[in-house]
Amino acid sequence: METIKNTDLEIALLIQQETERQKSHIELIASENFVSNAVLEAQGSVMTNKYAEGYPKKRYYGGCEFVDQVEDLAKERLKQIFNVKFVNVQAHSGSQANMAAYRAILNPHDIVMGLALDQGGHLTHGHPLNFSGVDYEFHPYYVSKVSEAIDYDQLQAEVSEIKPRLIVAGASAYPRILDFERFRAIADSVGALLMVDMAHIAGLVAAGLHPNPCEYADIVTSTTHKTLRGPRGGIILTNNEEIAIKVDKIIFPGIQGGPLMHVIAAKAVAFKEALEPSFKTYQIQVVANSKAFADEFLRMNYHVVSGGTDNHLLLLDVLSKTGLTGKKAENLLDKVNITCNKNTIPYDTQKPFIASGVRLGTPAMTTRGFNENDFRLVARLIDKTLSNPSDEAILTEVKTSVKELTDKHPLPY
Ligand code: DSN
Repeated sequence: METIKNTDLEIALLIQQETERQKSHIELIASENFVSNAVLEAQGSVMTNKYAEGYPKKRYYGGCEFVDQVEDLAKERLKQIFNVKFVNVQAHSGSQANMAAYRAILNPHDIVMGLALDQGGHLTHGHPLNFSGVDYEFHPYYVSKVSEAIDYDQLQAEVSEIKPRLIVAGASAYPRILDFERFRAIADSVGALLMVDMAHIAGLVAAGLHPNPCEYADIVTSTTHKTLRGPRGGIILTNNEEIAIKVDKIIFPGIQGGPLMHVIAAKAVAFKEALEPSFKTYQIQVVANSKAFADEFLRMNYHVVSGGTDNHLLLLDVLSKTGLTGKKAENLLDKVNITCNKNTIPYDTQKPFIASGVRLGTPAMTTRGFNENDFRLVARLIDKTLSNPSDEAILTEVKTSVKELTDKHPLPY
């Protein structure tokens, strides 16, 4: 930061302010995390200067002897984490990874099924304004109105009727274990392919706390920055050599140019961390915290979607308990230094930009050392805030409690 301060004070101050914001807020966005200083260092390294179009030992530029080793290490570590044969670590993002995966196994306008976005899916799983919804004929599947979880019998019936070429499993706001074995059986029943986007749960899978999709799916994609706690980026994994060869060609030269070697170096560092025993301990705490968090809201008579959680996040219906929309709740919580995002709940009556709920995740604050008691307290602070939206004295009291908690668990930046 010292150098930036001397050359570009405006940006230096903004980075400093963002650092302070991260330190002083309780971060509950389920897709965010805090990387280690080692990951930060690798991402901020001279690896960013290097062009390396192509793959290790098959580059279009000279001087790639060290970046080749970096990429090979990242790949070997990733294969080890997920016990999978082929990986691509060059995807710049989860969206790029999904685009490459679709192009590797689909033809334009093929029929695909993915979880509806407003029920926990993702933009790249067929939203009409996203490339996925433009390039392919997506049909959404929905969660059960009763259990608010995927009803696999219902999915089987829909798949039998629609006969998709591909089923996409994976979500950005789904609190339950995904039954990949059942997804595979449903796909096989109509000769469909199965793709899993494990972006949200990759860290849990790495730690053995969620079934490994690589055992069941034709192709698996992920981001590296959520529960996996690496730099912002994408990865693609498969046990099928033919698919792997296609994926590599589609990533480069198909949809990307030079790989981000500094990000790949940071991915390699994060993958090494994910192979450490302490990573499993961390993920066990992520899930324990999530369950304690959900239980505290249930105790206070909130509707927690699907009645709880099996993973790193929960969906809280704020409208039914407090009369506040998700949007209002998000803004109010921001005022007391608690960061989360509004989120639709299944069969929501509100538009996505308003929403009836908020999505709350435990990965980031678990990295900072929060335990179950801390999360129970955060649940009560959220309730206090949402139950007293105009009481400035109470909001100030909550903000003070937030400060005590964040001071107790500092960030090492
Ligand atoms: N935007 C991410 C999330 O918050 O879940 C998914 O890409």
